[in-house]
Amino acid sequence: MDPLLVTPTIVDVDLLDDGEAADIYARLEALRPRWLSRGEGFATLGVATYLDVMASERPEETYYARLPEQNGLIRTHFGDLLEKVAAALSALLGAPTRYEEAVALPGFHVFESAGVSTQSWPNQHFDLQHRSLRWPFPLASEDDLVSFTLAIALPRYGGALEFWNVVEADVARLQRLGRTVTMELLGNTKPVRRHEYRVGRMSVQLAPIMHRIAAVPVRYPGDQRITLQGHGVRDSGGWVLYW
Ligand SMILES: O=C(O)CCC(=O)C(=O)O
Repeated sequence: MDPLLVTPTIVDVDLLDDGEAADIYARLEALRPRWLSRGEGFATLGVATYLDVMASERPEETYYARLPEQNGLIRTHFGDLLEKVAAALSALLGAPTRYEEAVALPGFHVFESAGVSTQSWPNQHFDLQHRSLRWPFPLASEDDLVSFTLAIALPRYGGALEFWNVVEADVARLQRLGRTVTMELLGNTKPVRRHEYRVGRMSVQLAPIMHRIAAVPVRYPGDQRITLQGHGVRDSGGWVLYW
């Protein structure tokens, strides 16, 4: 489980072998009736702050009220995977990691058929959703933030993260200089880089850089893009992993 340094801000950890990833895939498939439909070819197992708080008119219903059921499913069926993720992140970050029932456990993004994007969608963003949640403890720092994505199944063409060496402070600095800055504009003017995923490998963003899901140039029949997605914040006891 040696971390491979790919860039200063994204680190890869090999977490599952092919058989283990196939087992997680099969368990998730068996839970298909419990997935939350998010649109054509897009579902999640688990609630997510960006979808169920930030993009929701009724976060009490869509996020907080669904936590017990969705967290329960994930804990029951993927408790061993969560333990592996927590142990790997603890080793990587050099501090204890834990989960909190007051917020969502890391969950699964499932994109299939038309949901496997062939365009630059969703848009680039920073993972700063911790600001939209009610935390049952004070956060230790606004600077200690991580995001992680573990590929379980990828389209035939592959899967990747597109990212830019741009952080939120860069946007604020340009705005202070009087520039009209949008993430779309930055995405079109700054060089975009690509971080390839591999099934069973967890890619960890060590800071909130501007990023988006990479589209595939061609979508093949049966393509699926399935990942375990989560983020981390710090409190005085260590890292809390959530979605
Ligand atoms: O699936 C990925 O590659 C990353 C997803 C992402 O950007 C996010 O959930 O914030």
